[in-house]
Amino acid sequence: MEGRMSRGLRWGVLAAVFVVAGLLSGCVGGDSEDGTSEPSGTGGATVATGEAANLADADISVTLGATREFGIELSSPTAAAGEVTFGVTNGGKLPHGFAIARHDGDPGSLPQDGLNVDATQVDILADSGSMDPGATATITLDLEPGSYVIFSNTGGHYSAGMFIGFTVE
Ligand SMILES: [Cu+2]
Repeated sequence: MEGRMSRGLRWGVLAAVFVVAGLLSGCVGGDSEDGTSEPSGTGGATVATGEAANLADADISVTLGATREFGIELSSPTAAAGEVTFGVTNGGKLPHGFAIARHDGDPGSLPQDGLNVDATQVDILADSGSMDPGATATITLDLEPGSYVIFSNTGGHYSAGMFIGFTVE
């Protein structure tokens, strides 16, 4: 009886680990697949990649890695509060990603864990995952007025300066 209980408990723990692993891989995956993800993060973001990403829908155009490999350019540094769609193009030679977090002050001062933004301390509202050179994505989320940081969440890119401030009015 006791053995059966602990075996059941072990399977339960194992199942929980698989669920967590699935969620984690879902957050960073989808780099080359076409499709639309389930809402992720507290912003309830919708991320569309590949053919599902229609850049014509974008309110803000975001170019990654174009004039500077670890740089980000925005068509506008501000947007009106409410639903905002970012149309993202990786114009660089390396894989890059689009991530956004609410943050007051210096956009370079997000807490880091080693070379990366510390996701245990930063509420990342949306993350495109890694995008190959030339890849496109649209990210739609509801934004409240305030200061935000848009950054590349690809390994080490934030610490290399791949971020830019963004204001919602
Ligand atoms: Cu990057």
